[in-house]
Amino acid sequence: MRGSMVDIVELNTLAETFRATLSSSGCSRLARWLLGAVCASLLSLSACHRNEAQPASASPASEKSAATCDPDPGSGVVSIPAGSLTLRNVKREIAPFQLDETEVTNARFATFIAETGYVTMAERLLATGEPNGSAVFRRPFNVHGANWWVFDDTASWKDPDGELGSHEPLPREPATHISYPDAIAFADWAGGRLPTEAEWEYAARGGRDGWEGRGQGRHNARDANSWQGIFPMENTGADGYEGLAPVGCFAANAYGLKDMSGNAWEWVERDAERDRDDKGLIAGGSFLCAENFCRNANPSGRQIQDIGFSASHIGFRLAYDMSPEGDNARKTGFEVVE
Ligand SMILES: [Ca+2]
Ligand SMILES: [Ca+2]
Repeated sequence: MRGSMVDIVELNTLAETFRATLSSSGCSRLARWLLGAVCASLLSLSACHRNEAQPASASPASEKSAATCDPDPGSGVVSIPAGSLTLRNVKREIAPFQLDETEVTNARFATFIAETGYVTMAERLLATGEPNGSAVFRRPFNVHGANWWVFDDTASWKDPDGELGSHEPLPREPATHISYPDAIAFADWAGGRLPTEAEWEYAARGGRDGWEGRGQGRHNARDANSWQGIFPMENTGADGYEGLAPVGCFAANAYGLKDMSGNAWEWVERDAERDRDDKGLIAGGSFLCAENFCRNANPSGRQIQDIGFSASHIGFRLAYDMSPEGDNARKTGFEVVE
């Protein structure tokens, strides 16, 4: 039997509700931390998006054509050559590495779950017996007082739309509702790691410096699953997908990587100098990035995120260190794309 779902309410009210729950429920310390992390993240997510809001610009949805999917996506890793990247005015040298061709899919994540019995943070039970849950985007019915993030205690990678949604996850769609610890657990199993921020952007640019100086929150990349129409009310789906797309439905970059920009945000490796407290970083924007809002579906797209937070637009992909022989340590057996 499914747990109850929190209705669409003001996020501040939601946070106050959770705080009241924390003070009265006698939750364990872990449960309190988990709930607190979710509350903080919902608030920061809302605040961040509001800060990122931009006036609508000229980039008509009609410029994008309907996507044509690769019939066999997500089966490989891509070799990324050595190079350098200037990130926040510091030149970073990039050693050769390999990166998943696409975001980790539901099918691949399901194999990990089946082999390990791992329970994602969204699915873990609180002291109340209810699942921790996750944040789900819902298009509001009107713009007045609209809040488009709903905290749903039934939502997880298995049920990305949660209790009120009708979309069943497809094996080839990105696994979402993934927290940072979930991604690390998967990486430990798969013999990989999360890419560093510099590796991720270097790979996302595909060998081009075209995004240098354009910065985050300024422009969605072409050929990325993003949002067409006026966010959050109008979603034309002119690129072929109103929500998540199966991986590999949009054009690859020059390295052969797909969906680096848009579709699902992707966790990158934490950095002790950059990340404070329980914060981490997600990159590349998502299907929710519109030209009037977010604009982070690009190689420079960034968002600070609580590591315990998960949502219907957050996934990941793995990187792999190269051995002197040119092999990597991954053990999931996918084809290497040179
Ligand atoms: Ca789209
Ligand atoms: Ca992505």
